[in-house]
Amino acid sequence: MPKVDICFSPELLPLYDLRGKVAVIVDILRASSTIVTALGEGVTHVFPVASLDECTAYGQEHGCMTAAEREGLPAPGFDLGNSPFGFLDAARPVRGRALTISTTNGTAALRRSLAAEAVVVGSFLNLEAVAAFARQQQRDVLVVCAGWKGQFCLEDTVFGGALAERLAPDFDVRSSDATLAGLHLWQQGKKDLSAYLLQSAHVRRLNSLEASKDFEFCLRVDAYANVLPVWQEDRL
Ligand code: 3SL
Repeated sequence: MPKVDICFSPELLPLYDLRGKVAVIVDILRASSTIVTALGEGVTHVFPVASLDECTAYGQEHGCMTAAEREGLPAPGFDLGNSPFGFLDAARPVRGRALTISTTNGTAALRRSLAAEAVVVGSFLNLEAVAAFARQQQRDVLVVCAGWKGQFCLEDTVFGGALAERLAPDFDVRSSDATLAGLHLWQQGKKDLSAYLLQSAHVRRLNSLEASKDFEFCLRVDAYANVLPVWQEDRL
């Protein structure tokens, strides 16, 4: 039976063997939610890159939209920051355009997980799409939490628990303590996810940046239930 495991931070990735596995990259606040929203709103492809220089170069070379965030704020010189609402602005239609994006933790976590057999981007917005992909693949799943600068983030691990709950009982969700912890946290928080995650450090950080509406948006379970960003060659 395939197994679900959770890597709490990209810094712990050297402890895991990604080969043959499905890696689910999760940065609920906000990179993975923003990427899912962009694709859900008609962006054709996403090129996630680790550094701002790569983002600028890729945008110039491919003539695509650029989005970048550092310290939670839009990085200067790019078309967009890391808010999902950037892709919902009728004044700046995104449908049919490609995007390159660089964020502090989320896109870097993805770039560090490319040894996996399959790499997908997960969020509450597309939870069912990720679960359906895992069921179809029938491989071990590793949820790679982007965290914050190497540290644990509550919301990413809660997502890991939500995914494990969807995959049980066809997947083994009991043999990893990390997954058990994710399940416990999800079960604690799922009745009122917003109230539960309000305690988290990243929500406090976003609130101080006046990005609290992003937080509520990112918690809409299955709002983009058919959107599955899958890594293929150099893009999602
Ligand atoms: O670190 C990241 O990848 C970002 O998602 C962080 S923030 O939500 O834009 O602050």
